Amino acid sequence: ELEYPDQLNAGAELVERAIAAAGPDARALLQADAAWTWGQVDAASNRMARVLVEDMGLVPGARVLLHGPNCAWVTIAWFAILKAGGVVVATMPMLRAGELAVVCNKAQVSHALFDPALKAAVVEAQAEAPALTTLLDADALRSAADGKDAQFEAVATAAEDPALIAFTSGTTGQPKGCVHFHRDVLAMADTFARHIVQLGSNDVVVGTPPIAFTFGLGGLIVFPAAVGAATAFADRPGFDALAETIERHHATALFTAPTGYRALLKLAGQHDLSSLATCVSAGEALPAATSDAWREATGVRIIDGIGSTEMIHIFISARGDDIRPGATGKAVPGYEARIVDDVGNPLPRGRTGRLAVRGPTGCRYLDDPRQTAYVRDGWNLTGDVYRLDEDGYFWFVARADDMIVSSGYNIGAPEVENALLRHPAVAEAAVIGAPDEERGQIVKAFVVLNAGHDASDTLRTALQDHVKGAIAPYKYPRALDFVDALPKTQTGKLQRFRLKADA
Ligand code: 3UK
Repeated sequence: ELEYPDQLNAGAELVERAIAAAGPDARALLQADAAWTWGQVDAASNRMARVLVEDMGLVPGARVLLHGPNCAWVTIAWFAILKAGGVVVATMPMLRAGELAVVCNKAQVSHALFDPALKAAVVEAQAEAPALTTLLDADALRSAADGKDAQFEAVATAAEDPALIAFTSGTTGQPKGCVHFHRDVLAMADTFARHIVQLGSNDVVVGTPPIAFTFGLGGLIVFPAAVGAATAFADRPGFDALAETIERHHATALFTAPTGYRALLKLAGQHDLSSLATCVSAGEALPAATSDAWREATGVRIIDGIGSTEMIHIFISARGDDIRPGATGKAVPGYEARIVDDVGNPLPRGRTGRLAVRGPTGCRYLDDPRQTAYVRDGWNLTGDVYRLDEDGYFWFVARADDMIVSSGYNIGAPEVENALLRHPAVAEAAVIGAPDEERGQIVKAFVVLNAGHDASDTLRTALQDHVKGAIAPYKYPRALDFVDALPKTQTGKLQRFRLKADA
């Protein structure tokens, strides 16, 4: 059981923890052109909190859009908004005006802080978002903050006041806003980070997930702050920049999705990645092929963990030397997980069913009737199909909507993808159920080839035979297309629904 005081401000508490652990002069944020210590982050976020309260009229509970790439000012502003009693609504820099307006209206955003380069989209969104009254770009924010006192008494928020609203990617409809309290923010540091990741004040963290995605928020802001570690930001998106940042700052801890690990493996020859000691993967299942290849190249075992926007962060994961490649792992201390049937009754070990989880964090949709489908009797139903083995490891089968039923057989798309990935010609693979008159659905694969391999009928047959040899033959892809790239979200997730729509 995690115990927090009734009065708790996660922004202030995290910066205090950082300074208590590492001291005010310890490195906090590293960027190509600048660096901040934890003492400087404290002072800078106090100044920004003063701008929010004194110049922008922020009142406790107001929702603040935070719109920019992963970087130092966004991180400092994240602490500042919480200290000022505001609720952070962070969005990915890629969002267009229409998408921003949906988020602003759903979350009733009143204030916005944004990168100057993204101003046009915010101004355009404002025209459709009547509650959004007060805008300030990062340059103006910085000059206003320069004139402020560096002391600020953080607003005395309650542990159960909202701290942030995170939006799901909306792959199955309108994005859902997930409300998380101040204590939820600390809970992710006090469960997965403390027991599994175990960062220390000498760690330098890097990663690709946007801070607007709670995977990135945890890995790049909350976990390092909780122990006084440092975060290094790349100066541009992309895996080349990530590899450069690892090398330049001797990063020790990495947070990225499986795609990120595969991309880095290709760059390992040109960049020194040997400083990495802690590697966390989430967003989608980590294929054993990827984790084996990474271990061979770097000597490090990737910690795979399943998390969600609804649960704020990772609740089942591998840990230390207790890793079963291919399985996600065991419930993170503080969480319980089980496999249930369609009406919520627990299933015996070995049976495949729906994943249910409960713990110190959990789904609270912002004004959305889908809440009742997600939480049943205190258990969160994540929408994933899982299996629990005899030794207590949880195995991912598929997202419930990615199960393929072909001639009465249930086939999980990831299992077929993982088999394909084990073939040396395959760089990326996606599998869906394509409509078929005779079988209902057939397994259809989309394959991106590694350099040096060319698409051909011979290779298609070779890949089909390879799958038949690796897993039960009825699961092999009867249809197989060679493609140049797969549709992915900004968070590194495969968008199978797009491939299904085309099929
Ligand atoms: C899938 C995984 C298998 C799974 C997230 C870590 O991904 C995150 O949040 P989202 O709300 O999506 C949640 C869904 O993604 N998934 C995530 N990780 C894994 N499937 N193995 C995994 N390791 O379907 C889950 O229901 O975008 C991940 C931390 C915070 C997050 N928000």
